[in-house]
Amino acid sequence: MSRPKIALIGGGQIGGNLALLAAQKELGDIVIFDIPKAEGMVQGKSLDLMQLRPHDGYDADISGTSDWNDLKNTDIFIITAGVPRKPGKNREDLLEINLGIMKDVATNIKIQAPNAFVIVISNPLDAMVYAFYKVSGFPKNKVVGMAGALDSARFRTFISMEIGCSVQDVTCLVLGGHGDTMVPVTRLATVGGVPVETLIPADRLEEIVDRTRFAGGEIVKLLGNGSAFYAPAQSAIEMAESYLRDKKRVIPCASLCEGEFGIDGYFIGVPSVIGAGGVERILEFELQEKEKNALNDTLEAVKNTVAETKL
Ligand code: A3D
Repeated sequence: MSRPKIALIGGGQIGGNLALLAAQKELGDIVIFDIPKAEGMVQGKSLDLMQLRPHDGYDADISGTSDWNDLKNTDIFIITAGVPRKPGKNREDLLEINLGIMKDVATNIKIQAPNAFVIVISNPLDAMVYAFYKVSGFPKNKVVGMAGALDSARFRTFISMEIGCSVQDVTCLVLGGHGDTMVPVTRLATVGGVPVETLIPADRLEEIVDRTRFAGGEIVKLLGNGSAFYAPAQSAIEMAESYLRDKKRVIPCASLCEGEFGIDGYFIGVPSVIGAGGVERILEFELQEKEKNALNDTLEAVKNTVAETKL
């Protein structure tokens, strides 16, 4: 059996880290694609990663290209093509430029690999994954957005920092859109099985929730040029691994809801089972009144951005 073929569309900050992590996990052979102006850059990164192999010992071929024909028969695409946020700007400010890029990418992926699984990372996430789905005409189980995995990892991080415990023992779920209205569900957060609401006072927990909501912006401000890339890359790799190895991990992802949580026709962050069938199932559960209202608010924000795509 040949190795799976993984294509990374966009070889910038996240793209480069995706390539490193995918290679180290031996998920498959990797092609990094970027615009012609950046072809040398992705070829350089690929060569560098090939030369890391003797140290790490991973078996993976890594190459860079700007030719869509090199992406024929790809098994899985991870899309970061576009521009990242700048300090003082929000994700929605990227819509116009990244939408044009996403339309072009979706059209080409449909030609080269119509049966592939696609993970979208480009922002504004919920609108970009919707745009990919509409333009490509791919089935809903083959298209998903990475956001909840990262937002939940951020929530877990801040809780573990607060409690002073291993992050491995913190479980959290962040629902909704990938924006300031996202919904970290405090009721479901646990540390070693103990509800976090019994360990952290409500007002302090609210501060942690707020920090989670604005965690991306906090990093954008600190970096001064660009947005987070290590944790976003690993979040997407977890999703890719679950698909390629049929692990059926339950990961919060922007999946297409068709009635789940009362949402119809929008990609939004919900707990999703990712396996060989792509998004195999959305785990729906009863929300409390306050959580329902918060989810409605985030849905409105997603709807507004999606409406701007005019798709
Ligand atoms: P960056 O380092 O600028 O890389 C983007 C790459 O895309 C560059 O190398 C561009 O040349 C390339 N590109 C532009 N147009 C095309 C095209 N038509 N085809 C192929 N490649 C193209 O950005 P980054 O890697 O830091 O971020 C990439 C995207 O991810 C941005 O939109 C970010 O806002 C987004 N992002 C999302 C999250 C989520 O959690 C959803 C987190 C962090 C960043």
